[in-house]
Amino acid sequence: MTKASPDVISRAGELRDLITEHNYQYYVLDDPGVPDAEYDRLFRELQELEAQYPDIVTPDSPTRRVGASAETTFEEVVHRIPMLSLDNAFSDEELRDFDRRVKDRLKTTDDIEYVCEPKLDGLAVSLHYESGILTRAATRGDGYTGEDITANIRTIPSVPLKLRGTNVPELVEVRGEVYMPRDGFEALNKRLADRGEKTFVNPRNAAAGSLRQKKPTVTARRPLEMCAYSVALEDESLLPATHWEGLQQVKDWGFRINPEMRKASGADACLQAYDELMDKRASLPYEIDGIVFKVNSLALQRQLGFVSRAPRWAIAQKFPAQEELTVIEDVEFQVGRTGAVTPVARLKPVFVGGVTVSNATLHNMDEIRRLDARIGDTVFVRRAGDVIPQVVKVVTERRPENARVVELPDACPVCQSDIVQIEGEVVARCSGGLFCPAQRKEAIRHYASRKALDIEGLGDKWIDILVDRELVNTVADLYLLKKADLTGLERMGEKSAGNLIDAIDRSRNPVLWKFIYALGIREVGEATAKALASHFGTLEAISEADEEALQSVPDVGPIVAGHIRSFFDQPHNQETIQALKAAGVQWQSEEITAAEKPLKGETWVLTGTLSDMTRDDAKAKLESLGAKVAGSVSKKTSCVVAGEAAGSKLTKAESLGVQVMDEQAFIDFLATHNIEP
Ligand code: I6G
Repeated sequence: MTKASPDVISRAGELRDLITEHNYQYYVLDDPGVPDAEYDRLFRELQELEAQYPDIVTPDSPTRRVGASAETTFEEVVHRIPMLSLDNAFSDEELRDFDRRVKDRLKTTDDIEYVCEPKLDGLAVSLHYESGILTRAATRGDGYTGEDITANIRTIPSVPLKLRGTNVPELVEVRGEVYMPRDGFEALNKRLADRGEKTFVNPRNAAAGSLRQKKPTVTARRPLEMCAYSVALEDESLLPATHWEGLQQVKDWGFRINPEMRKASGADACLQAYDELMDKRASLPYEIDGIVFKVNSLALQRQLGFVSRAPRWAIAQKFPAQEELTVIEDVEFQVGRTGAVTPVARLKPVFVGGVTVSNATLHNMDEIRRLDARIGDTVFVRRAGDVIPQVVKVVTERRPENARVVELPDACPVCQSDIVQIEGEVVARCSGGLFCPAQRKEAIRHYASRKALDIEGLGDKWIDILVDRELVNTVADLYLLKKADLTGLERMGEKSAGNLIDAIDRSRNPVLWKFIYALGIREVGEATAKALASHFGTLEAISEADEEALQSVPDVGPIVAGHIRSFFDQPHNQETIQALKAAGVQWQSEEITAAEKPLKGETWVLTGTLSDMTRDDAKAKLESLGAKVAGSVSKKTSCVVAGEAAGSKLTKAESLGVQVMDEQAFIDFLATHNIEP
């Protein structure tokens, strides 16, 4: 084996430091320092050097996160300091009791300062570092003995293999939570479901399952993260005075700590922190099941000590559970706008995720088969964040004898047309088209929705009444409604009837893309509707285009082209479009729209500082006039708007003879198009 030269050894060291730093910026700070391609080049260079000179490999090398032959041993590990559990508070009163106990023990009436930290829904782990190098990672286990999971923990990119900074102690133990962020969990479950494999019930389960893998190569493919929540030092005199400072130290060593963490003095402030975190719960990228309050002063923590297995200086106040058990009482089938027939579980009402849930989607028949869900089954229902409730698991042990298998009906439950399932598609559909009142209602709902023609006041309740009374069969009928048709209906006063008629009236002249979107063609969302409108210019051109012509539009592939063609080939859709025209609906073709977009086809550049508006405002104004706003000047630039201290872009524009406007000229120009600064 050739020996590595000093240059090679030094380059390898430099690469390790660079890659470790980039990992830290990417996984801990969420702020990439270099583009992925640059990172990949550095990583490959280090891999090649280490392959050529194996004796230069170090255990903390970023290439060694997944050891080539390492297996997680799960050997028993005795915790040097027991990993205790936390007491729980299930109400504000219990939190106030805790605070009172703390104050009584400390014989004080002063407010106590607490650190408030989200309680991540994951698994507690203990990580040991010797001379700054990760030497052992263990699960909590029973608090006294855990399992060695070092090889698996090493694969988690936010766990430092080597501590950063200069004041790294000889021996330190960092504890924290390993968890799976929501998006990673959803992607993992989708991958498993697509392969017909068993999915995980929740992110905590997925994190536990991933850490329990024998092969670290499997764990490495799971999107796990780690967040530190405490530090223990062999030499306690090295600890700072507070828990807060301890966590700042842990952060400086290269760990992720929770950005939502804050201090609060007294029980009222803690309860406020609880409420605020609860409000944020659904929007956090990971799941939390509560908030932990810890006395900040380590001296006071020592004074308070422990009772049985829990510290007296900390408590977890729990949030409402996101999973509960309930029973599927029935399964009904709902029909959507495109005829998709979706099974919905009618549940014994259960309080979950902060609300009472009595329905949960079962998605499709494949999902019912995968879950093996039957009517009468006891199931796990999960409602996390704003996501609609889901049945995530069946407790087969509790299945009653008379549990019924769910069958896809042959006929639509609303219009009795045949239900068809095209081979290869998971979704079953009602073949009734707009004959089906359910599809009609959904089509009208979509047409009137905010992103489509935005008919204010035409909500579900009115759509149900109008369709059920056969006052409206298609969207075109909306324009034939008279105030007198509405005033007779229950709870419809003169005023609201008038408002609804006015709102319908105001929707008569939509821009073309909104009208296309409003038609509700399968898989034609806003972006595709815009692309179709600007490519073809008129509805007639779109409705006459063959699939090949449709596919020349960006983002329109064979499937979407097929949906567009079959929409316009259906006589009832053509009839509805003609009826809309006859009722006075006149969508604007792109040429008409173009008249309102005098800068269409032009490219403008903004440079320097504008004093009367932000860059984003200026950009939005230019785009509303049809211009494209670019970042650099070329011969093709139509005009440069130069604010204060404009630099090289202005010089370049002048040298190329491109038109330049100062801010005042730009404001005057906008005014000629009735746009205020
Ligand atoms: O299980 C835990 C989760 C989060 C904890 C914990 C924590 O702090 C944010 N803190 C302690 C002290 C313990 N368990 C024992």
